[in-house]
Amino acid sequence: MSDSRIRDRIQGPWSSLTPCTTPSRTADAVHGGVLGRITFAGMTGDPSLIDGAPHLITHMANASVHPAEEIWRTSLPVQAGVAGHAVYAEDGEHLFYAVRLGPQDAYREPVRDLYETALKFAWDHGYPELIRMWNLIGDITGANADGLEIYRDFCTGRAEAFTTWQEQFPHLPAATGIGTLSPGVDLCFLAAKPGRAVHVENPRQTPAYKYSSRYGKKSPSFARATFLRDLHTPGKSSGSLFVSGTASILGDDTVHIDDAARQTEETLRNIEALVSSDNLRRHEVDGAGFDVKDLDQIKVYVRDAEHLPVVQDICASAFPADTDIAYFNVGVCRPDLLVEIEGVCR
Ligand code: 3EB
Repeated sequence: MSDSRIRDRIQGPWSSLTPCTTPSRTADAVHGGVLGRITFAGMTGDPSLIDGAPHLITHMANASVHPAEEIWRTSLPVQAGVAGHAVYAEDGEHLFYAVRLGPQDAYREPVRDLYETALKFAWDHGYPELIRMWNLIGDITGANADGLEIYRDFCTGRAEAFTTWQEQFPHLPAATGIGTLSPGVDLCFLAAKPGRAVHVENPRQTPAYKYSSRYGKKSPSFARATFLRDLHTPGKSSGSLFVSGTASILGDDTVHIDDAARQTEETLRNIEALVSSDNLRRHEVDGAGFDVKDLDQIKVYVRDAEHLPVVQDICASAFPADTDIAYFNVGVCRPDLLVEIEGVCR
């Protein structure tokens, strides 16, 4: 993968989970550890430890986009390991965990087990604050063996796991639920020690866990964003805002059906409202506030390859030239959603 763009997501001191705008891999290799590496590749693979770090390979690259890589770094010493089928690394402040569930006839029960095992692991290891989860789902709007949409099937198992663990994990974190190009589910997440996270909703959107049942028997379990306060800063205002996968949804309705350009613009307006100082103040994140231009480490998911050029044009004008953006050509969790965008503000 010689044309793979290396995406350094994190620099030291990583305690703030800040991304690396000017990567300095040599320095990081000497002073810090890698908590996790995610390769968006032309094939799938089982998670493993590579050079002592968790590595997840998810099938998200095809002929229309470049492979990409995301590396979560820390300045603190890292301990990595294998737990059953999962791999993980922790630095005393943060936990990264990754696991793959192979193709299933039905996803509800195995997803519930996968999630319960993951939540138990985070709890037992002392990381009860979920920060950011990625649910990467093959054939996301396709049907399982019983004819049920795979995303809805997935949502039921995930919701049941969160219900079982709601005393330990009362707050849902920022997340992404998006398609991949191979059947099965890749799950990875970041969690932290308690007391640093605030979960944020969007005034333009119904909280996902309150979606109408017409989108599935069990609502999706996630928040629109999670603010992670920096370590070792006296004020509450400095930190990173992890923005969930965001789409052209107002209330709980998809808007601008069949119009990729308008969906992209609506998505950017949703992000603008979400990250604004007004909205963060409403969630008692005082002193912080962002503009859509502050979004970085961006992933843009486009369902149909033919829409890539128009979506890329709109994003190129919306974000500064040095913004880190990767595009993927994968399914989105509703058949009428053409675009989804996520990133981190800091
Ligand atoms: C939406 O707003 C679009 O199921 O974890 C975005 C982020 C979406 C996370 C998830 C789904 C998820 O409903 C889809």
